[in-house]
Amino acid sequence: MASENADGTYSPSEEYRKRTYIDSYAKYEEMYRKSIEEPEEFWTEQAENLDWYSKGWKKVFDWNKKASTFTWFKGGKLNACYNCLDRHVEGGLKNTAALIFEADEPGNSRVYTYGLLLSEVEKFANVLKSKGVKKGDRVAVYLPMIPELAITVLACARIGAVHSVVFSGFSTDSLFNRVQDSDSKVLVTCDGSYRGGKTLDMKGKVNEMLERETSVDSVIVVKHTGKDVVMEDGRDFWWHEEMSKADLKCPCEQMDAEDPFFILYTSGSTGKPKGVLHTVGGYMLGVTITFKYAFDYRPGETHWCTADLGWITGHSYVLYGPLSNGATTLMFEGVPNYPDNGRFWEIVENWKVDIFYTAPTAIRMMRKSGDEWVRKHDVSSLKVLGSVGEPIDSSVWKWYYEVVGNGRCPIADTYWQTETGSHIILPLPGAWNQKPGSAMKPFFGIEPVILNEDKTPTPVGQDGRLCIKKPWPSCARTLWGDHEKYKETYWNPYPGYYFSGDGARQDSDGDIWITGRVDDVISVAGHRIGAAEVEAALIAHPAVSEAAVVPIPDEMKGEAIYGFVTLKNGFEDSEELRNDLVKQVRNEVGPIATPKTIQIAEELPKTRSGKIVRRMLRKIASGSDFRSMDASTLVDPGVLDDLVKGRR
Ligand code: 7RM
Repeated sequence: MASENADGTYSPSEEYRKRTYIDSYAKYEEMYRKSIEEPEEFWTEQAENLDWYSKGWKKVFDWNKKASTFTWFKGGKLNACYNCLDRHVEGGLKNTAALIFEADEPGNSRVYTYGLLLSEVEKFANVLKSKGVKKGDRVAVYLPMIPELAITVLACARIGAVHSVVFSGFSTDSLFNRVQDSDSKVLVTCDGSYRGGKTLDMKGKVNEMLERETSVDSVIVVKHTGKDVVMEDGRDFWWHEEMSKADLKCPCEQMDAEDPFFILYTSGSTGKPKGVLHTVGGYMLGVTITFKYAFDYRPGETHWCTADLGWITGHSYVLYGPLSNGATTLMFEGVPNYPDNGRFWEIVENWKVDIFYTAPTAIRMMRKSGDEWVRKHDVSSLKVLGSVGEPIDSSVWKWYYEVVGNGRCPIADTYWQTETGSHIILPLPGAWNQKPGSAMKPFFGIEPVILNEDKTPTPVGQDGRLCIKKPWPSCARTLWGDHEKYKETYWNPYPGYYFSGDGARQDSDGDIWITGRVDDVISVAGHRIGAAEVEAALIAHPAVSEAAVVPIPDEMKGEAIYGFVTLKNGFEDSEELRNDLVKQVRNEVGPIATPKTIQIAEELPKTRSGKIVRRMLRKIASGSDFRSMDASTLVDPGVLDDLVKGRR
């Protein structure tokens, strides 16, 4: 078992090095250099990872800085569905598992081979066509994590329709806004969904939405839970009835590399969600090669990314990345703690999962429930672990590494965003020693620059804003219907650079540490303190499960620190414990970061993708009116009331 080196890093084991594609820093550096110094050659070579109908691009990359527009491989023709399915069926994977579906209830699974998945996709593509869907039309998809969700988006890709997946946990209003903004004529949904043994309604929410005037003409409904639903004649159609009538063969549309591929809405710091638009060629190239290198995917391996397809992580690493590589991808409908806290590990054991990719929030939950749940299962099939969505605190990293990975599996702490399409900063798992908590090095073609607010480069070791010099292939091209906002948000704040909205610093080894969204910086007496740092100190305390730290106004210091903490099982709120936590932060971060207040809470407010909503905590902590806030993005808006009651 590989353990911590004297400098706090972790080396990949000899066994792991045999598996990895890039087995040394020198090899990475050589490829990275080429990607920056000779980008045309580099990306032309990388484009070989995809199958093209025509490589007829005149320029690999073309950038109009002023307009904030750019193209990659424009004039090249390809189809994403062909790259995910047909080429593998033709290449000998016809009877290999493409998609393993694991249902909410254990024991209910289904496996789609590449051959079967292709035939389902071809049929459904014909169903979409029969509803009038043509190349460029938008299709809204409101489905839980069931195979029909994968089939629907691949069918869209096949005929060149632009899919817009709306997370199934979103409310009627959120669905309405997204459907209207994208002007979708067809909506694919289902009767209901399962989550943790409960049945949730979906068609009822859709019907409620359709009571309003919308762009939707046809609704296709998957029968999943079998509950009674109200169907409207002429508008609503059952999936299974349409599929039984559909033609079996459907050719792929030859798409330009720069044709719109899909829209995915993401929330910014302001109210209205932004429709991030990706294009076919650059996005597919980005997810295909990052999947291969970030997880060292080897043919025959089973990959499980726990993200929902309603988020970019699901798009890129449940679906397009793995399938483009011919991998077996696992799709899970359920939750980590049903029927018990060992559910994830049971699935890993049953399907002998090789690559496991999840979010720190899930890892903290596993850690809280206790090591015995992992130990109950044989998880020795795991080869590499992944983390995404938030900075992973080093104590949580170590738990993941030691308890889940048993000291054998490197952790790919992949930093990226909806807008970046694919990983942009990550520790390549076999190429160098890993630093717990650091996303480390840029992926090929990515030139990170850390800037001060005044746009000068930030010195080593100091916090600044993470920007990227020049667009890369899978960078979002625009915001649907609002190119001005796209410019304003990403390209205008630091002219000539893409602005990520995240804070970061580079250490003396050149490794990058993401400190979180820049709005999470607290300024205490003129000192900039990353909320994440204080949180890391709190999480390192044995009693703490999760922590979120926000600024509150302070007469003397400008801002003071207010910490919300949830406890592990077996610990209780007490003055002594709270004092102890304050002491912990003083010791770990320094007296300057001493929290003014610690509030122990049952639950923190989280979005459905597991991100803690600090914006709301900030309002609660400072006693301002939190009721004016839009709580619809929260999993459980009820937690806000408890937090207000518990305010200190
Ligand atoms: C993939 C995804 C993007 C935001 C991003 C960061 C945070 C994501 C990491 C991370 C630290 C990571 N897309 N983030 N990954 N922070 N380390 N490895 O999550 O659009 O939903 O969110 O998530 O703040 O800006 S997203």
